[in-house]
Amino acid sequence: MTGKKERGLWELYAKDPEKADAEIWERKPNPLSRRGFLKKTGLVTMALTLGSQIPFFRNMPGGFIPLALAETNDKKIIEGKEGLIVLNDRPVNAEPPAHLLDDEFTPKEKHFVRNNGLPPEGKIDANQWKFSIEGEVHKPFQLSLEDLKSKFKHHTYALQIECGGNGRAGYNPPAKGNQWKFGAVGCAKYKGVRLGDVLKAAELKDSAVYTGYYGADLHLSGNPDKASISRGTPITKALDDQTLIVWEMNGEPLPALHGFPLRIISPGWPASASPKWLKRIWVRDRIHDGMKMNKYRVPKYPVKPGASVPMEDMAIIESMPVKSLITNPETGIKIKLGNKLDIRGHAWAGDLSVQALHVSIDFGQTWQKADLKDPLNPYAWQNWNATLQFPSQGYYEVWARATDSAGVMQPMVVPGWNPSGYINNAMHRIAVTVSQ
Ligand SMILES: Nc1nc2c(c(=O)[nH]1)N[C@H]1C(S)=C(S)[C@@H](COP(=O)(O)O)O[C@H]1N2
Ligand SMILES: [Mo]
Repeated sequence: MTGKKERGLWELYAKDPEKADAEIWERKPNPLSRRGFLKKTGLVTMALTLGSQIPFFRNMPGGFIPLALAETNDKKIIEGKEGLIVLNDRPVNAEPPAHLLDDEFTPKEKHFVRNNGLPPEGKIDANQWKFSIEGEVHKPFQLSLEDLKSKFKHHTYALQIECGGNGRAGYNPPAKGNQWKFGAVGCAKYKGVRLGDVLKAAELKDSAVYTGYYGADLHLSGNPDKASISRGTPITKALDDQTLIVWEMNGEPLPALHGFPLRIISPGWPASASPKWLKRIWVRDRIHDGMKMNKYRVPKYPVKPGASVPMEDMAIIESMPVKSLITNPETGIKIKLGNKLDIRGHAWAGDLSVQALHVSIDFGQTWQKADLKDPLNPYAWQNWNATLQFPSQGYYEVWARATDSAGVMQPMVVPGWNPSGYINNAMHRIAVTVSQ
């Protein structure tokens, strides 16, 4: 799918209604007819949303968003993911609002979904599933799920993954792609084996420097020769104790949307390096050059918002930056003056851990230290809580700011603008109204 189609209708219309119109509607050569036929892409969305076409669409004024389409985000529901905000349904992309991420570990119903292509269809027989290891190894082999389970030691860890584009909606000028707000992150418990153990069994050659992962999902075009996405990591990350090939999420087989029957989790890195429906691990003697390896990059130096940056000045994103969420209460809460307010959330920091979490109720002038728990294991997010007291009635914003183990803090404003809108780790905030 092209970037254009992934952009929300709202965004397209807000930026340039005329252009949005032109992209969605096929204009008739006759200048008096304001509206042409819906283009194919528009038709797909329309049919999915309305189940039918709009009889009088020719009469609709230019720049007008059909209400049913405009409300798409609020109305669409993915089965088993009720309450999540659907950013796109082809491919499926949905995120929970922050307050739905309140659980200590993220249940499957509330874990965001990001698909780049068309997931494998129909019922998958896990007993028949195989994946291969090839490339810069002395002993390439294929493994069935059973082989994997019986030949290697099992490990269970709570692991945090976050889409590199989480927070993209905060950038201006806006970047193409899903307009994730805060919810494209989750921390579930995964069971599997260490990818490193499997790579060692295949005997890595000295030339092995990077991995290239392939899943069974199809490219959006349906072309079987094109991968939907194929990313990897330096071998060092693949050999990390918490980089796993997993078959269980929260004690159950992986859900279909999250890669049943097998996926790799590369925790703390852009989740694009955590392939679902795993079919092939290609060990490379160079930086992997698979589909979308050129995406998920940020400029090597700060750039002016809106700048175009040459590819050679863009670096691949590795560990994700320090970040946190306020998951309870939900923004908009009203309380009585004199009552204390308990707040809580999570914090995480890519390959690092979080050393402190502070909250502010006065737009950052003063900070109060929250109670921050240790992670259950490396790469698990950390839970925190604090009790707040408000000095008077009025409208407050509660801000949360995490500091990682290297002393780096979250910014309040969006961090350095980058062309594709990645790694926005600006602080999360909630509104609190205090009344007499
Ligand atoms: N096979 C496959 N793996 C994939 C993707 C995909 O489209 N196909 N999307 C990646 C991206 S960009 C993200 S953010 C995560 C999302 O994982 P989730 O859907 O389990 O939350 O999966 C990654 N793994
Ligand atoms: Mo992603």
